[in-house]
Amino acid sequence: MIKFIHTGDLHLGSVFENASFPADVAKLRREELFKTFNSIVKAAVSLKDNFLLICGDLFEEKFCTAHDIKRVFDTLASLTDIEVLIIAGNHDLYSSTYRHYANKYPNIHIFRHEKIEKKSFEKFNADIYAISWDKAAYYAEPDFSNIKLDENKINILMLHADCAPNSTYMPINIKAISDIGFDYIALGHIHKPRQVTGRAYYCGSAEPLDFKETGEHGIYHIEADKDAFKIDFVKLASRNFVVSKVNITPDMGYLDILRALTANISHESLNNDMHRLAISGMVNSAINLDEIIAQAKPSFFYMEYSNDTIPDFDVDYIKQQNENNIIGKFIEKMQQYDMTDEKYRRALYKGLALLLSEGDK
Ligand SMILES: [Mn+2]
Repeated sequence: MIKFIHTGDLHLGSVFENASFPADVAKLRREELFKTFNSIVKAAVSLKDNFLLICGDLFEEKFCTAHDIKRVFDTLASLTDIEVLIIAGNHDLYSSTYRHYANKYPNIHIFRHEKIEKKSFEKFNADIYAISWDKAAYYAEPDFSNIKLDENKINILMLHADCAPNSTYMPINIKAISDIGFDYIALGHIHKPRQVTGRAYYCGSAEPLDFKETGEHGIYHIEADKDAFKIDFVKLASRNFVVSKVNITPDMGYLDILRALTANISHESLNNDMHRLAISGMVNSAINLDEIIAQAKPSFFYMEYSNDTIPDFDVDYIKQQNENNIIGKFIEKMQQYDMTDEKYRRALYKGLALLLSEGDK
């Protein structure tokens, strides 16, 4: 029986330069990536694992200092009872990030990039196959034609690759690769953890990086021998990214809206997670939604929002009051369209919001 962790896509060093969140949060998140890396190392020790598999994009090499990389390798090297296996991904190429660290520590095994390499661990009766990245794009699957598995051993494959056929990120035919007979296929690159097929899994990013990476994040923990296989997903991320839909209706008053903004979010999640509110619907035209959102904001660890609401106007009253000016004429013109159609109604209300606010100036 062997026990191992499957992780990858840590993107250590990221500075989140294109993120929606501000610099102070980005700085904190950068440090939290290292914190999660440390949690993985601690988990490997407490679970008494034999292997730690890191399937590419451990680093965001563009933003990693030499210190950052040294810090990580020193930590991994301290795991003297655990064999650490690493492949380079598209964000941390072999030559630029890893070459210097190849063969430097007895327990850290970094795969090369020319072809699929096999590393045998007799003590555990296991063969581990893998290949690193060393250029920005791969248009084809690595060559498996010379791979002959020893069926008496536990055979594991590590790849940083894309299961989509026309990808430039090493497209692979995962069904065909599975048929070779690996006992486990540890994949990196796609940031959402999931089973692809049979024994092939994407570990996902251990710590989610942005609002595209909602849901739970962590590592896979596997126990396997030739007859038995057990896989568990272990949540390890410091924070989740959560996108919540909030629908506003015209009958909702100030307090109703204030409550609605946090209604479906647990206290713990408010205090800890990265939140985005997607606010839509129709708001009483006397209500200033931005002000209510500003009041709700301190309840969140972090919150950003999109406001897709339209104000709810008493159109007939406004038309009557503006019979001979551009506002009245605009309403008249718009009402020639089918107002039961959401698209035209939105256009009318948006236009009215603009015209009426012009009048305020
Ligand atoms: Mn990645």
